Amino acid sequence: MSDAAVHVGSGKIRELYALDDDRLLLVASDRISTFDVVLPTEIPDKGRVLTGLSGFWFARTEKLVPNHLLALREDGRTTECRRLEMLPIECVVRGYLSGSGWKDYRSTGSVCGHRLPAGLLESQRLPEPIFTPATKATTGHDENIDREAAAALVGAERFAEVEQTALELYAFASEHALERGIILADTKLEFGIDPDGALVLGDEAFTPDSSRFWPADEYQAGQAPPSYDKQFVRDYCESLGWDKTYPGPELPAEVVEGTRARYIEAFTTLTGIDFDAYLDDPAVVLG
Ligand code: Q0N
Repeated sequence: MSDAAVHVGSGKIRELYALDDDRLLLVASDRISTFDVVLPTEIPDKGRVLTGLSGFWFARTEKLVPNHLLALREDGRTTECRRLEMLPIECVVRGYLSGSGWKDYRSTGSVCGHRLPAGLLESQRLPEPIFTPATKATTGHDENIDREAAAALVGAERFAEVEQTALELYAFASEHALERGIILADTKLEFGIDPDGALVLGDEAFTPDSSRFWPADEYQAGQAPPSYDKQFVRDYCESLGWDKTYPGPELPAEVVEGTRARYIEAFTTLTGIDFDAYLDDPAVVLG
């Protein structure tokens, strides 16, 4: 990294640095969270897997919408990106009923103002994917909002553009993933505006940290499917009887290795690219 880069933000998993007025570095660590707690043990190469996957999706969706990616650095975990004015909403698309979508449906029959058919089961595929925006919580959980509340935050015209674009991106990525045996149950996208006023896809895209990945061969409506990437971690944590508050437990070597293998398997399955080829030259995912 350039030693002039100034740290401008951090999440639980990733760090953001300013390179200059127009460019940022987004650096993905190997940290992992479960039940909303970052664990003390890292998963080697997890940040590279997520950075490579995002780069892959950015390259393959740029005809749908421009994105912030400028380059992937040699370390495989750093994305150089355009600095945008980020929209103040999380752009969630759901193809299946899970997480807060399932909770909202159970209590109200609707998700973010989308009235859904009666009698749907947990994890069931929706008649069609829905756009379910949320506010960006600085602490705690994002809050689901309806289209009127989202339009009030970004403007009606921009809302319509973001909804349409997010649905198109989800349709593209979920079809690609399903053809390779992975259900992309839902995803969270973040958009920004460039200096010309154009809508641009930012953040990470269609990674296991921003989306629910489920193995298609184990899918069954009516039960919470295993997580493609984090199931070993969750099962181990559940076996300890940990109360899911900070601090989380250290992970044993076999859980780390099994989880690392799942991330790399997701990368290879979705991209068709050998992970060692990515480590040699991260730009292979952009081809
Ligand atoms: C930005 N976030 C939320 C790091 C990522 N291209 C951009 N331009 C301006 N701002 C941002 C981006 C991007 N991407 C995005 N914050 C600022 C995602 N953060 C969460 C913390 O970790």
